[in-house]
Amino acid sequence: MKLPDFTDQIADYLQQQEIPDAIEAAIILGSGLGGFADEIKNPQAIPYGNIPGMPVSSVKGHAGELIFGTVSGKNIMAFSGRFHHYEGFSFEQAATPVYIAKSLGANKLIVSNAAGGINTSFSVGDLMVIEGIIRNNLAISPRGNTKHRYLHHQWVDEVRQLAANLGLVTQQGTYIFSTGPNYETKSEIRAFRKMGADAVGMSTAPELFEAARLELKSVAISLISNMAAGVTGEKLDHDEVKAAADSRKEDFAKLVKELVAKL
Ligand code: 6GU
Repeated sequence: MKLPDFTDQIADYLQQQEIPDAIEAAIILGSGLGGFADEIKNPQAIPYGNIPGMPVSSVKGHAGELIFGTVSGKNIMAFSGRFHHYEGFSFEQAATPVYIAKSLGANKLIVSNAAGGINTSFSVGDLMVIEGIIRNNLAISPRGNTKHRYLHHQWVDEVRQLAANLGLVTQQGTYIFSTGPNYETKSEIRAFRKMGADAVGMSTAPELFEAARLELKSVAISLISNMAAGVTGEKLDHDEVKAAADSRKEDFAKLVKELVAKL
């Protein structure tokens, strides 16, 4: 299956490093969820900046790194730091972690993000298992349409069951992709709710689109870090996102470890 040319250079470099040869799962860590890296045993971190061909983040100090290691006894790779379209990356560049995962033979993908809650029954700090995506102007790839499902519905149920077994209550819903960089207006959020969206964010859709095309089995989880515009009377602020992520990071880590172990 065709990967963008820039992927070859990245994969070649990574193959030259001493990385495990059978990688079971790739994990993309969302905003505020990078602390999951501490859960990785025998971590081998490679800064994105060291990887030839890797897109370079414009935001200094947030360059990110790719970490190889084990979680629940299985070889995984985790991307701490992703490529958002609103930072100036193409949708294809935004899907870079997926191409790398595919070229290194991982066939499972766990994607996470921080998202704004649209569903009025959600609360800040909720974990939402994504069951559907509204792409909202996402024009990713000249490589054709995917014939494959974005998310395996069976997995959504399984993920929620595994979470429940750990004593974690989860939500389930549709994620709508917003190009950003600005947060939405109240009117947009009202419209998104009518379209059937439960949460909104600026990532994840490019990655899931390409993961489906490349036939990776994907699970995606949103941490509701704040409610979207107009849902409560409160203003959106970045510190809130961080505080919500901090308050759920242990539960998030427990859940991801369980998913790596059991899926
Ligand atoms: Cl309210 N909107 C978008 N686009 N992304 C978000 C968000 C809202 N909250 C967290 N991430």
